[in-house]
Amino acid sequence: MSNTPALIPRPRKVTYGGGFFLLSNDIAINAAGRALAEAEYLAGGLASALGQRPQISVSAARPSISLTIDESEDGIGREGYRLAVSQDGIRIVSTATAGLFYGIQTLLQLVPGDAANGSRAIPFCEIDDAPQFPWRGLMLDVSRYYMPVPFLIKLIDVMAMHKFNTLHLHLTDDQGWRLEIAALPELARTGASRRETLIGHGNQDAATRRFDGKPDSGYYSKHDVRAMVAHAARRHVTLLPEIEMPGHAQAALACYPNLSCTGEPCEVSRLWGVHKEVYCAGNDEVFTFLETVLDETLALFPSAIIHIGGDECPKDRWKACPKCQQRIRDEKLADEHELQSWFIRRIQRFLSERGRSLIGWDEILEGGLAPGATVMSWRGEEGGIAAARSGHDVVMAPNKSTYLDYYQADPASEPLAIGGLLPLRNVYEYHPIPAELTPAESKHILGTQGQLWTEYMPTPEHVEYMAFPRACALAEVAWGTSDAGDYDGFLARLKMHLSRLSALGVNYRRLDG
Ligand code: TNX
Repeated sequence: MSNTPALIPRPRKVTYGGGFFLLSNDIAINAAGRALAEAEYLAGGLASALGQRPQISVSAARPSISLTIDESEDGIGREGYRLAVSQDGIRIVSTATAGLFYGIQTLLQLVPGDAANGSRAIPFCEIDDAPQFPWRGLMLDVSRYYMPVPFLIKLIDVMAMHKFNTLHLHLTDDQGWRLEIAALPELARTGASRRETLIGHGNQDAATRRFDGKPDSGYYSKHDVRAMVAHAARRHVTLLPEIEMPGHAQAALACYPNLSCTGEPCEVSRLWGVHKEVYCAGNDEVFTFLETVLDETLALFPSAIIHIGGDECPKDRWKACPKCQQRIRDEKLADEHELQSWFIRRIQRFLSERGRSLIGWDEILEGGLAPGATVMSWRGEEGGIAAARSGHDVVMAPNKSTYLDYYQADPASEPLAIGGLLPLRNVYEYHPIPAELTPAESKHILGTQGQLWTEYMPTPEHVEYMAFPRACALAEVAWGTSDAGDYDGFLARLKMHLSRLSALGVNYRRLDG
């Protein structure tokens, strides 16, 4: 029997001793104070693994698993931990609950998969672990297809197992508005449904395109969001809401056409791609609308940082719009790019007055970046490099390495996807810090995340198929312990890890060969 269980993400330092600790049925968990919630989580995890729920006690009964918060523990930060397995039992120490939680995740991976059938040996070991990056995320596009709450809860659980800490929800776009806003009821009533969806590719050719005739609808009520935020917090995951502006706004404009430049009625879009209808930057009602939306969003999501989109905003309407042109003159702006930058700065001011900061896709660099804004670099790494050099924080999300909507293998043998090609290996070989950056500039790279744009993923099962196992590779990249030179070693661990995904009912893509 191998005494090196398959840990994903791999811890930064593991030393195995020569023996095994046997998890008995009467094992207790020792924890107190803030560690108690983590102990409950561990008890639940062991209950599924062992078929029996351990007792939680405050006294040091033996044998035991002890969970300790010790703020003087150095070199591991708030998300790191030290885990020791010896004949005396199991000990996990961290400076904070997040680190304990990650130590628990590692421990649960050390428990043999067939523990319920009697295989209870956990190898003696000492693990010293902490992430390199504070931002380890996935983005799920719930606008293009509504995704049910139980699926988001499941995704959060699977993410937590991989030590991801951020789930970015793309809540609004041309094809659907998914967040209930009490003061703007049309958004849920009209914006959350489209009557049908384009079949296949071929967006542009109006003569040949076909539609599926099937409505897509759904939105998250305040109750739904509160439940998801609370669940995510217990899993040490931050839910990052994205409200797209000034482009990708057609679902909102279908509800409130007065907010577009032309004021013409439009529908929640049945097509994919970039749409010309965008919020009018010259109309103050647009800002009243967006501030109302943001106020309610901030009240629901405690995230310190708020995503405002900012990508792919065509300037056609602004060029022809008297109000936008007037704004350009009034604000002494050079052109429509500066108008976009003015728009984002205005929203940033609003957010910062409420104690939140702003993140946007890398187009927010065009026309001058608002000070203090964080950039999500998606069109390659250039935007991220430029932003880091000018002292801005960056989340690396380059399409060529992190777009989990791209094909995983030869399109001929895969379900229809948006395009591109991103095999598992390329995800694993990605490194979030570009070689061009100096060590000081590199400090601005907060981490990385995988993108699940859902144009061609209509169901949760399909999202899982696209996400896993590539997200397993990205989890290790984000934790900072991937080794691009040892893809085979990763694959060997992944083969064992896949049974954990099966146990959770994840519809992952099978490995080739
Ligand atoms: C570009 S990435 C988009 C999305 C699409 C995606 C498809 C970004 C900021 N915008 O609207 O869904 O490509 O890969």
